[in-house]
Amino acid sequence: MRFLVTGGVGFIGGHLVDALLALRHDVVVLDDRTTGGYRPPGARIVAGSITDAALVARLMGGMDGCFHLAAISSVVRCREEYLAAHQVNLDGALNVFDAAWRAGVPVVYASTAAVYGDLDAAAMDEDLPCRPINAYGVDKLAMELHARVLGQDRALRSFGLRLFNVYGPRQDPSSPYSGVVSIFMDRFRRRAPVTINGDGEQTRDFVAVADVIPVLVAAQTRAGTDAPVCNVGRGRAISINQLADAVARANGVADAATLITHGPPRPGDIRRSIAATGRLKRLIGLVPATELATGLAVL
Ligand code: UD2
Repeated sequence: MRFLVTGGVGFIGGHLVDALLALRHDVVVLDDRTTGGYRPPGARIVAGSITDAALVARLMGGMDGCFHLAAISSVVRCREEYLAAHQVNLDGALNVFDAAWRAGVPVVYASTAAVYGDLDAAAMDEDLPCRPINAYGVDKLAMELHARVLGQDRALRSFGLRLFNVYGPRQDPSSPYSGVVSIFMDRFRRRAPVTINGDGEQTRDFVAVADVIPVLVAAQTRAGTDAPVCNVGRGRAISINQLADAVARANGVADAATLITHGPPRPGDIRRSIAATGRLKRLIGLVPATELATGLAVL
């Protein structure tokens, strides 16, 4: 089969493309970051942006499916570059959806746990109301709503995955926008200072990229005009303080406390994040299970 993967040079995209190629599919990647990152060998890589509607439409023709992962996925960067991030995260997504319904191509797309905002609930359940507290979550929630409307109006087939905190090999630690696992791993490995934002008691549901890829692939055959969305997390949460301890241990750091300082809380930071996994189990039949220590050991 032929798949278009937007954001296929990115962290999750690169792993997805490798998996699709291993399954003997043909893959075309659309990504605007085509140097420096991982270039999945065997895929056709097109340098360009999802904000280029004509390019997206051209590439969509003849595809059997699309995985839409391209986004500005940093909560901080979306706050700092509000309009530019919106143009990618929502306008760009609409270009993908528009091209997909015109070409009759099903789309599996990355949504986010950030759609929930701060919920006072034991776990983030898809039936709970979404009240995002940052721009990234707002655009992703709007994207889900458009997928639903386009499903009803134009028979777009879609499946949205609300990704929790994905980590794994090749996640780039070099930018201030990088995921916390990659940053902590890099710092503890080098015995360099680690900053925890706020008191470190905020929690996250960390999910290994190796567990996320099979979910993305399986969702492709389940995309429908009813535009399902579901969480992709483990259903377990740990605090950032506990994460720091675990990453220090994984790197044999005995005196972690001497490397750690606490900075101010980060604006837009969600306090508690943990996935309810019932719907994922029901719709996809797979729930991420890799223990954090096991996932850290392969970084
Ligand atoms: C992650 C995803 C985002 C979205 C969201 C859903 C990444 C990079 N971003 O955002 O795309 O899906 O989850 O809720 O995976 N922190 C520190 N020190 C550091 C870096 C981070 O204390 O050096 C804290 C940060 O303040 C936050 C937590 O670690 O409380 C996780 O931060 P993150 O940037 O890895 O991910 P998050 O949850 O903002």
